[in-house]
Amino acid sequence: MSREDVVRLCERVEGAQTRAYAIPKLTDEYPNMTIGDGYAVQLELRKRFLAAGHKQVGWKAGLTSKAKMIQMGVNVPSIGFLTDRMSRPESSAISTSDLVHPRVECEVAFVMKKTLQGPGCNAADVLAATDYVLPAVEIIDSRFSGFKFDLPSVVADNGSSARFVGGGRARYAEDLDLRTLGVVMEKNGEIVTMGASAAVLGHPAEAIAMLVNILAELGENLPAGSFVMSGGITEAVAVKPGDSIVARFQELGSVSMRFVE
Ligand code: OOG
Ligand code: MG
Repeated sequence: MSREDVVRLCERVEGAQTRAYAIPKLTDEYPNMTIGDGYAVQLELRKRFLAAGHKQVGWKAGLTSKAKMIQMGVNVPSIGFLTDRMSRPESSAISTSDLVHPRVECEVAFVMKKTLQGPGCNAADVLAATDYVLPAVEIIDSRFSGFKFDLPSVVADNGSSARFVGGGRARYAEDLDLRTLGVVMEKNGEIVTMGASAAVLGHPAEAIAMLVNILAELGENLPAGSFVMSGGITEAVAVKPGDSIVARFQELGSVSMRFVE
């Protein structure tokens, strides 16, 4: 894909993200688009946001659970960047008027105390470099119409990243078994989905290792201080104004938020 095409697609995705409208999947127009092309568009988007004064706070792994891969019809994980503008406080009211198709998912987030560099990063390296873990809810927002998409398009759309809320209790990873944490998501007081953290590649630290190895392919490392989400444990649940969400995590407390116009 030419540099001109990358810039063109970046502008298309940026418009859809910042003005909250749906666009057709990018591969409709560029059927030969590769995952690498998707990352080129994502990099361009990251550069633009940083140039506009957004601060990068970390990264996210996506499509790391079978539930998500089946829901999205893809079979390889992906990564995306997170900025300060996407962060929302715990228990806050989150507007949906600047989102297209908001959906929520429960994730384990990691805060890093040491920089990690791939390739060859594994889960033990990740745990040794982790300061603490905390529960998070990601509000994803695929900008593609009719939820029709494929991996190159999702990667270009920064893995559907839109908002995220961290909260609950921060814990040292060594005090927990990160494979067996149960999570329950409640919407308006009723359980809508549940899962266990092993859904994420067997262990959420595996997802962070995978992310570090993908970053290495893109010529980047994972800096100390990064906030990193390891991927949805359950499928994502649609939300609309008026909905309130509570995500309860075994050992890590709960994260809540409500949605407004
Ligand atoms: C892609 C985002 C995937 C996750 O945690 O799996 C993701 C999408 O579902 O639109 O954030
Ligand atoms: Mg996610």
